[in-house]
Parts: sequence; C-alpha cells; structure tokens
Amino acid sequence: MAETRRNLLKGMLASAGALMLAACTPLSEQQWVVSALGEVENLTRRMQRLFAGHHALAPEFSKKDIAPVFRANGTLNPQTDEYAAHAAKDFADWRIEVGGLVERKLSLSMAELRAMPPRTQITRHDCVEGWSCIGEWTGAPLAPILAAAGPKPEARYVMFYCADPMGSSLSGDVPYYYESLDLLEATHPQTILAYQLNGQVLPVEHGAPVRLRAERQLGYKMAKYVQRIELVEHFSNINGGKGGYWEDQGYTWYGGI
Ligand SMILES: Nc1nc2c(c(=O)[nH]1)N[C@H]1C(S)=C(S)[C@@H](COP(=O)(O)O)O[C@H]1N2
Ligand SMILES: [Mo]
Repeated sequence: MAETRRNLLKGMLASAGALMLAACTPLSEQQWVVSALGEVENLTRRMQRLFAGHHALAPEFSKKDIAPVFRANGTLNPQTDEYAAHAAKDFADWRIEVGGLVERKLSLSMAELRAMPPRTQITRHDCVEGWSCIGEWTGAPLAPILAAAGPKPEARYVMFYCADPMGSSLSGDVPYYYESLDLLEATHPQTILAYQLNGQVLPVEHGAPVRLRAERQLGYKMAKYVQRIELVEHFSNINGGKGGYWEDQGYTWYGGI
C-alpha cells in the first residue's frame, strides 16, 4: 500500500519536479511554471493528506547515510550588525518570541529551548534547486511550545520570521526571510526548532542559533535564523501575502515532498 501511494505521488510530482529544477532563483518571469505548479499543488496537498495521513512521518535514515558535508544554501550569514553582535556572544541573548493569536505570549531563550525534551531525526533535505542532503537534526519539537502558548481558536497558520534581510528595495522596506506552516504541519512530530546539526552546535551557514525543520516539506520552508513566531488567521496582509519569501516570488505555499 505504502509503495503504491509513494509511486502515485512520485508520478504526480515528477512533472512538477522537472519544472522546479531551476529553482531558488526567482521564477517570476516564468509565469506558466507558476500556474502549472499551483494546480499540481492543490492536488498533491489533498493526496498527501488523504493517503499519507495527517501525521505520517517523513522517512528517517541511519548514521551511515549522513552526508559528510551538508550543503548550505540561501543566506549563509545574515551580515547585520545585530546578528554579528549575537554571534559574538555565542547567541547567549538570542530569544524566540511567540505571539499573535495565542493565549500567552512566550519569549524563549536558547537555554530554555535546550532544556526542553529534544528530538533527533536523520532526514533528507530536498531543495527545489534539485539537490538533496541527509543530515541529523536535534531540536525542540514545536508542538509543545505552541501548546504552551495556547493557540486561539481563530489561529490557522504559524509564521516564522528570520534575521536575514533579503536584498534592498527603493522604499527602504527591506524584506526579511520568512515562512509559514499551517497548524497541522507545525504540530507534526518531526517539526522542530533545531539547534544542532550532526551533533554539533548549528553552524551560521545553516541558521544559527536556531532554524525550523519540517521534514515533510521542501527546503525553502525550513526557515533559518528564526527570531519570531506568530500565529495568524491568514497571511494575505503579511509582506507579499503568499506566506513566505519564496512564495512571494512565485513558489507554491504548500511545499510537501
Ligand atoms: N532565513 C533563511 N532561511 C532559509 C533560506 C534563506 O535564504 N534564509 N533558504 C532556504 C532554502 S531555499 C534552503 S534549500 C534551505 C537551506 O538550508 P541549509 O543552508 O541548511 O542547507 O534553507 C531555507 N531557509
Ligand atoms: Mo532551497
């Protein structure tokens, strides 16, 4: 059964995947690609949720499968004065704020995050650019953190705001990397705020001090340098309105693999 389902999804994704090989560079000039992906997206999302079950796990691997060097992509260092100051103090003062549609706002220090029961998972990262890497991630599962904050009934999405500015704009309104998941994906057992890669403190190029891992999703969903988490009812009023930095450039919001 599982094999049939996988092959079915693979077939459906193959056509989308071929189109996505040029990715992590803006696709906006290729509007036909974007609209084609949009149609595949809805179908794929429904299929995954119907057949893979809400909390089906992404495959996990063993130590021998770990890539000797985990490839880094996107921002490799946020290069702001603020980030440099945090790095100089080994991120001792870094905090993750949890707010928006919650009963209780939280402000978590790295020490508090590390004190929570951790989860370690060896998974394969798939970037739409057409490369994959297997690595071992350790971090705090997001579900208990969200539970502690207490999502209000209207909360549907979880926004992740990052510390890296993405280029400049004439208005002076510099967009920062950001991403979002729905509550189902955010509370999935393999969704963690990771602070270790392969048993080592998370390196700067991989999102130090803490980055999102949502293992059923594509690489661009895995926000690095996470500083703020916000629960919202919808994201149409946030930045470009599509739920993430790459989504605003035309990638699909649902990055299921
Ligand atoms: N803050 C931030 N998060 C990000 C990115 C980025 O540029 N900035 N790039 C995304 C993309 S496209 C990928 S493939 C992964 C790369 O993670 P890695 O550098 O640890 O391999 O991070 C994702 N998260
Ligand atoms: Mo990516």
